[in-house]
Amino acid sequence: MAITQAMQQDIVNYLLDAEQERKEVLKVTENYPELSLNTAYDVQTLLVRRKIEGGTRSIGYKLGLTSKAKQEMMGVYEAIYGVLTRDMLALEWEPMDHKQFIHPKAEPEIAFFIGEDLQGTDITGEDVLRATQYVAAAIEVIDSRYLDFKFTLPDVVADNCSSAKFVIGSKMVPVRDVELPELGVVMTKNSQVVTTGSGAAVLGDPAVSVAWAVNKLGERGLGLRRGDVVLSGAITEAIAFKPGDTIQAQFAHLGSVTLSCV
Ligand code: OOG
Repeated sequence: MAITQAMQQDIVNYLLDAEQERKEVLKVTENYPELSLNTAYDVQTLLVRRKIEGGTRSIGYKLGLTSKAKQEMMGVYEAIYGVLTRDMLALEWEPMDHKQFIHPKAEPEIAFFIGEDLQGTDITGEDVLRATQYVAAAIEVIDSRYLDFKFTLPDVVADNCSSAKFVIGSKMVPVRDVELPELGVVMTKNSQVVTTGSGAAVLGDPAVSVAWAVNKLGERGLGLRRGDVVLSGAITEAIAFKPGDTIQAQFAHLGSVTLSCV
């Protein structure tokens, strides 16, 4: 059975309801086992369009499942991308209200600030570095709408790759000043180290990860625009947090970024 436009809209409603009501739902493929990865990206586009109609705007992209560790943890073997919208951007000093989430987790990421348009299907990490103005430390908050974060690749893509919020550190560093694969990060929760990693965890090089997304977008006639922000993918496993927790990602060269949950 093909997934019709009406079914795609039903899936969008199902996922938006789950987000608004903060309830975990069964994965979409329970009801639509034939949902393909390509159609899942169509659903994601419709879902983001609905959010934009609600008053936000698209400001860039995020990569997901870019590390071997994460792929193994989730039992999937391909990276994915989602859309970042303005309402997802949270300020570092602003306490993050846990009540807005279902079961949030934090991941350390490197944010790329794009200085020139970049589109194509043959883009390399070097092209990405040329088009990038700055990089900065970031924490992404993911909050899958699915029960226990259990999903297949089409499920998570339809759900805009579990996107919820992100926080960017205040230090903007010219991309040529750092060796991204070697960049180390230490994640703490309430001042205790919970995990560590380095940029190389992201497809060997975060710039390569961004290039992968540009090429995938290129297949759909899309690309990055000057002013976009791109989160290049989690460097470590995701860390669950609760009200009262403070999560900090301390990066070499990029400084630190903090998330305080209330
Ligand atoms: C999917 C999104 C993961 C990343 O950077 O790997 C992600 C999930 O685990 O819910 O954003």
